[in-house]
Amino acid sequence: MIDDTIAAIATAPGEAGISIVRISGPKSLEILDKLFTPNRKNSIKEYPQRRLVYGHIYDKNKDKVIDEVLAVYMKTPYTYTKEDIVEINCHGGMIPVSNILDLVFKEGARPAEPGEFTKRAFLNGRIDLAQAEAVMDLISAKTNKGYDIALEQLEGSLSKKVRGIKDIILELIAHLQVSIDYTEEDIEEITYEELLSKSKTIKDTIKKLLDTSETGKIIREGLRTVIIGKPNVGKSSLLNALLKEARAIVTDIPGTTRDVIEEYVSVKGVPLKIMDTAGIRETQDVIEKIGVERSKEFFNKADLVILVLDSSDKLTKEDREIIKYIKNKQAIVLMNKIDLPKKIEKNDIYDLLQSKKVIETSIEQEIGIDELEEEIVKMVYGGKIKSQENTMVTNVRHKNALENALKSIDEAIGAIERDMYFDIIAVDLNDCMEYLGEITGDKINEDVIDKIFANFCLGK
Ligand SMILES: Nc1nc2c(ncn2[C@@H]2O[C@H](COP(=O)(O)OP(=O)(O)OP(=O)(O)O)[C@@H](O)[C@H]2O)c(=O)[nH]1
Ligand SMILES: [Mg+2]
Repeated sequence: MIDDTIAAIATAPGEAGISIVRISGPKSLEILDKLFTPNRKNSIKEYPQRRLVYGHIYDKNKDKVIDEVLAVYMKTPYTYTKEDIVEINCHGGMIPVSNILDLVFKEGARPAEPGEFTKRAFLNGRIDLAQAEAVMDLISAKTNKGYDIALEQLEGSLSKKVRGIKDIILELIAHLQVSIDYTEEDIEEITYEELLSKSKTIKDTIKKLLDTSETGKIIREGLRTVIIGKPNVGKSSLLNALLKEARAIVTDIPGTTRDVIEEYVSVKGVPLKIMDTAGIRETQDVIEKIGVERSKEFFNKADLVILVLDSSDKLTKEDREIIKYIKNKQAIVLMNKIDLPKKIEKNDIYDLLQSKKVIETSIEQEIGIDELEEEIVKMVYGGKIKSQENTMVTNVRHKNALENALKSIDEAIGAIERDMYFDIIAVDLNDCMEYLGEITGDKINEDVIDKIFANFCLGK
């Protein structure tokens, strides 16, 4: 049982229309009552719960107005944390909100840790761990797609699937147990065939979930994409075209971009963390040299490389160097400036590029951008997952648990195929179930829980 009361600012720091101080725990109402005077009645306690009440926050001796506010008391258990909750809407800005928070602390609340409100929702059994994690994903979603997936996870779509698998395993274990415990009696034993077919169903379901994890991770975290090419080919123009705004400086002077520019852009729902780099060339200019070095560094860490070539210019030594670079990378090649007379034919570069996808573009005339975007989406979904799918494994922790569960069910299947004793099979099935339980947090150690919530923002 949690018996202390926590408080934090639930809104983002800085100037704003309003800010919210949030309190959760058994002392919430008492604290509000001491600080808050409603305009029409004497005490917040004279109002029904969940009523937003207008009034003033006073300091302890009731001789100084701190702020004009709207306050609400929400009674346990139908609240975010399942505890008593108070929210005070005050004027935005750091001064009123931190003054009120200080008073709340003086009345006996303690500062909440990051994610502690959501952690309490989990510990008090309102949501499971996968749902709690979805809360953070909702807040940090970078595209509508990422948001949709997080929302479904919050609603329990992933948890439901995982629980579905666990139910089948549980039933199998129960059958095995009966057969083990009552060997003498005349009960119908579960057959190896039945065990095998059910275990294979379990394996398939786990595998299908795992198949979504690569795409899921990208949708949650973004595809690290680096635009490279020699100077003046149109790299910054491409960044601007994808962003639909003039973010990077574009000029006809080679070497315009000196450093790496990083932006998030949504390509048909796929978030790209896109980096425009300094054109790669041999250079004597010190600043540009550093830029080129940094380009190479980012290039090494990229999930996807977009190489831009200038089709109105002959293929140079620099181009050939860079093409060699991308050999072992997931890459798309743009032959840009096709509005100008062509100096390179696609055929000239096919041999050099092996099987890389080549797209002809004129970024200036907005030709080929759509094809590029479609190619990126195709790469991310890999043909395996439908883009309408909203139950995806987006979280590495969940992925690891599923991988372990898969190993255990494989071991169980091996044991069944070798007609092993029932208790050996039951051990593997049990392992599988425990790994799945890590996702929803049925049985999980405190350190892991602390680590998960430590990544949350304050006041959530
Ligand atoms: N004709 C034509 N010009 C283009 C096209 N795309 C970009 N340009 C022009 O090419 C020049 C260089 O474009 P940038 O986007 O600055 O090229 P960059 O690769 O970022 O260059 P650096 O930062 O110097 O490495 C600019 O004058 C652009 O207007 C295109 O499709 N057709
Ligand atoms: Mg540039």
